[in-house]
Parts: sequence; C-alpha cells; structure tokens
Amino acid sequence: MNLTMRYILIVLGVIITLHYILTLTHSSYSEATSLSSLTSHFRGGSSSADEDKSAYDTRPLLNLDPDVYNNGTLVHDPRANATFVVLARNTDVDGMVRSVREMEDRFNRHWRYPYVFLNDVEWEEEVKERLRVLTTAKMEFGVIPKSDWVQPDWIDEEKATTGRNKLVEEGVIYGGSVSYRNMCRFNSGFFFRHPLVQKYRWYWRLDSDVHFHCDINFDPFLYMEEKEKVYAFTITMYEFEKTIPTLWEETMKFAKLHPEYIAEDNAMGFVSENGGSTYNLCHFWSNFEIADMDFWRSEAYMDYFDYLDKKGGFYYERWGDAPVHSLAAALFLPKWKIQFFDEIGYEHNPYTHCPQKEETWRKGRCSCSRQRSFDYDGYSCMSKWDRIQ
Ligand SMILES: Nc1nc2c(ncn2[C@@H]2O[C@H](COP(=O)(O)OP(=O)(O)OP(=O)(O)O)[C@@H](O)[C@H]2O)c(=O)[nH]1
Ligand SMILES: *[C@@H]1O[C@H](CO)[C@@H](O)[C@H](O)[C@H]1NC(C)=O
Ligand SMILES: *[C@@H]1O[C@H](CO)[C@@H](O)[C@H](O)[C@H]1NC(C)=O
Ligand SMILES: [Mg+2]
Repeated sequence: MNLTMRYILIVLGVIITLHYILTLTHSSYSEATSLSSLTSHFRGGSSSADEDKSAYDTRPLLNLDPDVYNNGTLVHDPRANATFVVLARNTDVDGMVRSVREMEDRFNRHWRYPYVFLNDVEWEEEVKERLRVLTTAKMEFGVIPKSDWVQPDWIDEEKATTGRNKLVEEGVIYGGSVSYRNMCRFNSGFFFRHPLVQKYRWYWRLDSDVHFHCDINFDPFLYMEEKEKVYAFTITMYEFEKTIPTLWEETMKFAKLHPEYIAEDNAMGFVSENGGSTYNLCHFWSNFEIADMDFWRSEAYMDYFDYLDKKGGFYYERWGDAPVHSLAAALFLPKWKIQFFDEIGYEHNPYTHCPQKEETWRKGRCSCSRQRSFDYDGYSCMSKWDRIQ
C-alpha cells in the first residue's frame, strides 16, 4: 500500500467515526442524514398523493413538553383524595430529590398526586426550587407548629435524660437523640392534623433517600379505597426491644380500658405468639406507609395516642411511630383491612422488598433482585404475617 492510499484510508476512517459520533450525540444531525431522509431528497421532495407518510414522518411520537404531556390522556381521573407526605430537613434535599424523582418516574407522572413537605423549621427557597422543578404536581411546603414538635413541658427532663443515657450506653441507634424522638412522636400523633395535610384522606409517606424499584401500574390509593383497606406496608420486621420496654404493657392496659376499640378478627396473631401476654416485636416499617388518615383521626386511635403520650414513653424510652402505628392497626382493625403490596418494589437502606412473583417483577420492570428481597430474611416478620392469612 503506498503512502497516498494510506492517507486516504485514514481520512475516510476519521470521517466515518465523526459521522457516528454526531449521529449518536445530535438528533438533528442524525435526522438530516438518516437513510430515509436522504432518500426523500432523491425523490425530489414531491408531495404527491399520500406517499409513504409514516416512513418519512420525523415528528416526535410523543410530545414530551411537560404541560402538554401531563394534560394528555396519561393523567388519570378520578383520583383519590390523597397526597404524599414528606417530613424532612433542609439538609435532606438531595435525598428528597432522589425519592421524588423515582416516585414520579415509577408512578406519579401518570397521576400527579400532590405533595406536602413538612419541616420543623422554615423551608429554604433553594430546596423548594429543587423539588418543584421535578414535576408539575402540586407541592406545598409547611412548617410544624412548635407545640406539635418539641418535648412537652410536662415531661420530666431528669427522667428523660436518664432514659437517653441508658440507651446510649446500650448502643441503641439514635438512643441519645431528642430530635429523633420529636420526629417519632410527630409521626405517631400529629402529621395527619397539620393544616396542609388535614384536607386529605389518604397519604403515602415518602422519606428521603428511598427507592421505588418497579413501575407501579395501578393506583394504590384507589385500590385501597375500593377494597376498603386502611393501612398498607411493604416491609415488616422486629423492633429493638430496648426502645420500647413498656410499650406493650401500656398498650394492653389501654386495650382493657377500651375493649370497644378492639376489632374482631384483628391481627393480634401477627404481633403476639401467646394471645397477647407478650409482644413479639413485629411491626410494619413505617418509612413506607399508605394509609387512611381518617383511621389516625378516629376516636380509637386518638385516645390510644393520647394515652401513650401521657405515659411519656416517646421521651423516657424511644417509642417509634412504627410500632405505635402497627399495634393500633393490629388491634383496632380487622386484619383484612391491612394490605401487603407485593408489587411495590421498595428500598430504604439497608432493606429492600422486591416482588416475589416473577410475573409481577417482569411487568413492573423492576430494578431489584428477587433473591435478595428482605421478605424471608431472618429479621423479617413476613412469615408471621403469612401465618394469619
Ligand atoms: N424536619 C425534620 N425532619 C426529620 C428530623 N429527624 C428526622 N427527620 C425526617 O424523618 C424521616 C425519618 O428519619 P430518619 O432519620 O430517616 O429515621 P430512620 O429511618 O429511623 O433512620 P435511618 O435508618 O437513619 O434512615 C426522614 O425523612 C428525615 O428526614 C428532624 O429533626 N427534623
Ligand atoms: C395544561 O394545564 C395547565 C394547568 O392545569 C395549563 O396552565 C396549561 O395551559 C395546559 N396546557 C395545555 C397544552 O393544555
Ligand atoms: C378529603 O378527605 C378529607 C378527610 O377525610 C375530608 O375532610 C375532605 O372533605 C375530603 N375532600 C374531598 C374533596 O372529598
Ligand atoms: Mg430513614
């Protein structure tokens, strides 16, 4: 091969490579040079008859402008009387953005349910902007009244300090944190009474930095409304006993005071191995919840919350909203009103629920591993749930 020939080959190689790079990175370039568009030039652009319109139509198949897209048939109506509720701090912004982004991609772009963001301090403008840019769904940002958040005056601070120190010594996570306790008490008894949340019946709790692994091709709110469900979960596990040493005995005392609140065919068999003498520590992991707030607003639950609150265990111990919600659901509801959503792939570090049925996993185009689902991990309570079905 002589030198000129070699140069010609190199130049040709560069041109072809450039063409491919431009095709991959510039859609207008690729449209202008695609085979179909080149051949249409050879035909002299004659627009006679209905000449193979479909083959040469370069209009985008979908108008992806968010307003047009969302106003189209993809938005479902009627929707439920429902909202997402996000409690977080300004510093959680990156994690909130990730959670909302995934919720929109996997579910809410078709439904556009509104969001309520709650915080114990004012939301920063930058946080609102970073969230609002993600969707055209309505977003409201609220501040929690101090009285619904901080440790009440009537809590004996000396006793609370002793309780915190004990949990720190025992190495319990968040054992020394007052703000974590405020958060648990707020989620147990106040979020559903916040003015921005009050106007809705259904909520889906959304925490920062969680993952939705599957397309959610149905509306869980409408499903629950139709089937008269009240509380839904995806992950269930054992609670740290050290955080709730007296929660069970207080709950049983309350149940004796108010037998009228205890449902027939309840889920006692899920939370106790011995008909109620002791608690097996099973609870629904409340960072994911879809539920009917009219249940939390009911006389039964409000009486239960007030009773527990007076005992001070949110501060003297470290009662979580997860066992409190779970025990109320297990005792005050018939068990069929509690729903396990296998089809919702969900992850909150370090655990993931992945749909167990292969067909469900495929339909949802799930990004999780079915083998690594938490469901039948030794620390999961799913088998306790199964046994009462
Ligand atoms: N505004 C506000 N939000 C909080 C506070 N503490 C927790 N949160 C939010 O409440 C939710 C639950 O708190 P986490 O700290 O995640 O509690 P957790 O899930 O038990 O613990 P992790 O395993 O660390 O995730 C999260 O969305 C937090 O952003 C707080 O002091 N103020
Ligand atoms: C879509 O709806 C929004 C608000 O509901 C409205 O402002 C906008 O003009 C609508 N867009 C179209 C293309 O109909
Ligand atoms: C939505 O639910 C709340 C709480 O049950 C209720 O007060 C409100 O009237 C409902 N709104 C609509 C439009 O039905
Ligand atoms: Mg968390």
